[in-house]
Order: sequence, then structure tokens, then C-alpha cells
Amino acid sequence: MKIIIINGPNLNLLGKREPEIYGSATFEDYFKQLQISFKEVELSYFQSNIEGELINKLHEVGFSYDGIILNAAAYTHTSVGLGDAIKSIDTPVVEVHISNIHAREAFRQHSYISPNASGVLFGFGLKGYDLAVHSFL
Ligand code: CA2
Repeated sequence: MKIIIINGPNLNLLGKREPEIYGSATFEDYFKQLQISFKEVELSYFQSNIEGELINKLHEVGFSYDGIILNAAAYTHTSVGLGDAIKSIDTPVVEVHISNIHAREAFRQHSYISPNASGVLFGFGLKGYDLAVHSFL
């Protein structure tokens, strides 16, 4: 089974800034643990701060992978393009947010990803990515 985690803008700073909201682990360290936990899954990871690169990656994997776990970060709340990309691919997308976006500012409470996602996981910290992998299994 092939699953990719796609992270959007600023998530490369996890573990380095704002630990009170996003925790103190870097995503790279967490990802290594995830690969150990799910040895039977071919797991890959892509992060970009650039909207078009995220869309290109969805097109690249969206007709051959079994699952996409997407945390589009701030683009969640702004990107019609990412919403359209999810609509246009075959691979199911599970939307993950580390924080509970519904408990935060009003502008974070709308998602262009959710209407086209096969499932959503908000507010479980990094554990949300584990849960998303489980959901595909
Ligand atoms: O809770 C999430 O996972 C978010 O997708 C994180 C985004 C935010 O814009 C979304 O509303 C919710 C922000 C990612 C910024 O990540 C940072 C990590 C460490 C330090 C600073 C920013």
C-alpha cells in the first residue's frame, strides 16, 4: 500500500517555533517513527511552501497511490486551486490538522479541503497522521 503525507506552508518549522500550539517534535523525526510503526506501508513525505508545488504533487500521486494524507496548513483556508485538485484526482484524501481549527480564529474555520476529503482529523496533534494512516488500513 502506497501512502503519501503532504504538508503545506510553514510545517517545515514544526518543533522549531510555537511549540505551545504545534508541539516540540520535528516532522522528520516523527515521520521516522511513523515508518517504523507502519513497516507494511510504503510511506512517503512531501512538504512545500508553494501552492503550485502542492497541486503538482497531488496530480503526480493522485492516480496511482492508495491514500493521501494532506495538511495544507494555511492554504486550507484560502486555496480554491487545492480544493479543485482534490476533486480532480482518484486517490482518496484524508485531511489532517495538528490543532483543532474549529477552536481557533474564525478564518481557520473554513476549509476548501474538507468538502472533497474522504475523512477529516483535527486537533489530535501529530497523532492525527497516525490515525489517518490507520484509516487507510
Ligand atoms: O493545525 C494545523 O495543522 C494547521 O494546518 C497549521 C497551520 C495553520 O495555518 C492551520 O490553520 C492549521 C500553520 C502551520 C504553521 O506551522 C508552524 C509550525 C511551527 C512554527 C510555526 C508555524
